Amino acid sequence: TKKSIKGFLKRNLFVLLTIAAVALGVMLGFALRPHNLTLREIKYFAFPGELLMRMLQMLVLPLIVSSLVTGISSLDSKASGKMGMRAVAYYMVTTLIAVFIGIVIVIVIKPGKGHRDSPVASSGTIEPVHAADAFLDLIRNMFPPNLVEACFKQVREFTSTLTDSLNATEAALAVNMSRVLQTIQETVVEMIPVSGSSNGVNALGLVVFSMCFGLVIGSMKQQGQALRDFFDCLNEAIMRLVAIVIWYAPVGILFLIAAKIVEMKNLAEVGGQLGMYTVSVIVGLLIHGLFVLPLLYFLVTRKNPYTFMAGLLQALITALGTSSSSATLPITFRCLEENNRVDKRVTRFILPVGATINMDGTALYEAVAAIFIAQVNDMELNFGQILTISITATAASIGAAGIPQAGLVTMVIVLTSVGLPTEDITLIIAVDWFLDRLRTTTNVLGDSIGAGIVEHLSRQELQSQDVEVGNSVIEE
Ligand code: DAS
Repeated sequence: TKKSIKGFLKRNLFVLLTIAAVALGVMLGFALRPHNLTLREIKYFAFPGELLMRMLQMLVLPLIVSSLVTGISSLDSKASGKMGMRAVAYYMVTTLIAVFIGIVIVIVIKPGKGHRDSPVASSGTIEPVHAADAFLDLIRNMFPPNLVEACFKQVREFTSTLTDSLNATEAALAVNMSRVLQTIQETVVEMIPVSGSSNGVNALGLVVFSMCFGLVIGSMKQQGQALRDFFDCLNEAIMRLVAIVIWYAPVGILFLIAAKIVEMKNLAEVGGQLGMYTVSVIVGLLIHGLFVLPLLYFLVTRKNPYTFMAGLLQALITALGTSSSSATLPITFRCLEENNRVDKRVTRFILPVGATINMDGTALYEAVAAIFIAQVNDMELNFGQILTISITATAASIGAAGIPQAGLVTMVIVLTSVGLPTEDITLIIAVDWFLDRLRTTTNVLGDSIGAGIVEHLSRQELQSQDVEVGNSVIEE
C-alpha cells in the first residue's frame, strides 16, 4: 500500500499542490487581513500571482491560433462542419438552460425586494511610482500578455532609436514609419484583446480567422503540409511551455487568492439585498455546474461525469484563481488531453471557440443581475421582458471576453434592452470580483464538458479520418 500511496501522490502531484495552494492562500490571506496592509504592500504581495496571469495570457494567443489551425486542417471539411454544428448546438442549449435556471432562481428567491441598499463603496486611490515599481515593471515586461503587441512595440522602439544616426530625410522617413507601425500596433491590439491591458473586446476575430485559415490549409491537401506541420509543431511547443508554467501555477494561485482576500472589503458589509443576490447567483451556478452539465454528459456519453470532472480539477481551480477563461485555456487543454484523454483534434478545435463564446456561468449571472436590478427598482417584468432578458443575457455572454469581469461590462446590453438604469450596475460591483471567479469556473467547466460530449458524438467521423490518413497529422 505504501507503493500505491506513492503512486497516487505522483500521479496527482499537481492537483494536490494546487488544492494545497488554495488552502494556504485562504489562510495566508485571512492571517494578513488584520495587519491593514497599504495598497502598495498588497500590490507587491500579489506580484507572484500577477506573474502567473501574465505567463498564461502570453501563451494564449499562439495557442489559440496554432490549435485552431491544426485542429481544423487535420479534419476534412465535412467532419469539421459536423463537429462545429454539434459544438454550437451544445453551446446554445447549455447557455439557454443556464439562463433559465438563473431566471427561475432569482424569481423564487427575490433578492431585490424590500428597501434599497446603498451600494458598498469600492476603493481606489492612485499612488506615486517608486523605484521598486520600476523594477517590478521590468520583470512584468518579460511576460508580455499580448505577443503581437510586444512584437510591434519592439520594432517601433527600434526604429525610433535609429533616427539619431540618420540624415534629415532618412530621419523623417523613419519617424513616419514608426508612426505607421504605431497605428498598426494599436489596430492589432484592438483586434486581439487577449491581453489583460485592453478591455472589453474579445478574441472572436482571431478565432474566426484561424478557423478559416485552418479550413483553407486543410483543403490544400499535400500542398498545405508544410503549414500544417508548422502549426502542429508550434502547438506542441506551446503545450510544452504550458507544462513548465504548470510547475509555477500553484505558487501563482496561492498569491492570487491570498492577495484578493487581503484586499477585499469587509464581508459583513455585504448583507441584505446584495447578500441574497450573491446567494442566488451561487445557487444557480452550483445547480448548473454540479447537476445539469454532469447529467447532460452522462445522458450523451453514458460515462461517469464526476470522474471526468475530477480530471479537470486543476483547470477549475485555475479559473477560480485567475477569473479568466482565456488565461485558463492552456491548463484546460492539458487537463482534457492528459487526464481525460480527449482526442486532440476535438480539443484543438472546440476549446478555443468555447473559451471565447461559450459562457454558461456568465449568461446565468447576467440574467440574475438584470432581474435583481429590476426588483430593486420595484419594476414588474412581464413575460416579453423576461424573454428579452434571456436572449440578451445569452448575447452578452457570447460577447463577453474571457477576461476578468468582462461580464460586468456586457451587462449594459441586458439592462438597456428592457429599460433598466445602467448606473445600477454599481449596486453589484462590490461582490462582482467574487462572483466572477465562480462564473468563470462554470464557464470553463461548460467548455470542457462540451469537448467531451462533442468527442463522443463525433467518434464516427474521427474513426473514419483515422482510417483515411492513418492519423498521421496528430499522433499521441
Ligand atoms: N470572467 C470571464 C471569463 O473569463 C467572464 C465574465 O466576466 O463573466 O469567463
